[in-house]
Amino acid sequence: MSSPRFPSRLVAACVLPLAMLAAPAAFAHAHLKSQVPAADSVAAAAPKTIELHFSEGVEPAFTGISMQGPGAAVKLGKPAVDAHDKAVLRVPVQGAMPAGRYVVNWHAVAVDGHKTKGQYSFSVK
Ligand SMILES: [Cu+2]
Repeated sequence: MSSPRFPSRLVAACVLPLAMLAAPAAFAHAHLKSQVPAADSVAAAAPKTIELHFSEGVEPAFTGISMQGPGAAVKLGKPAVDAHDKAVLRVPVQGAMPAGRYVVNWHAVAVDGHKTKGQYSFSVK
């Protein structure tokens, strides 16, 4: 019992699940959700570590930050992801951070290979 509509139904049945499978990948980019010190916050003291919380796991070899202070770029150590949560990246601060405003430029490569980048700032009292 075959109807002429059968082929188009078959196509719809195949395309729909594929579209639904493809949708989550579009949201798998690593977006910056929060950070420590928080964006636009005023830290009471110079942080020892800059911590970034992404929406997805990131590749530490291709994810990192640069930080510009009031005078110069701040020297930073090697970024590392949390042992239990690949979405958390920590970057040790090695240079001095005198009082002032700091701009952080971050770039990330998610575990799915997609690249994202952004910028935020905070201040040290
Ligand atoms: Cu992605």
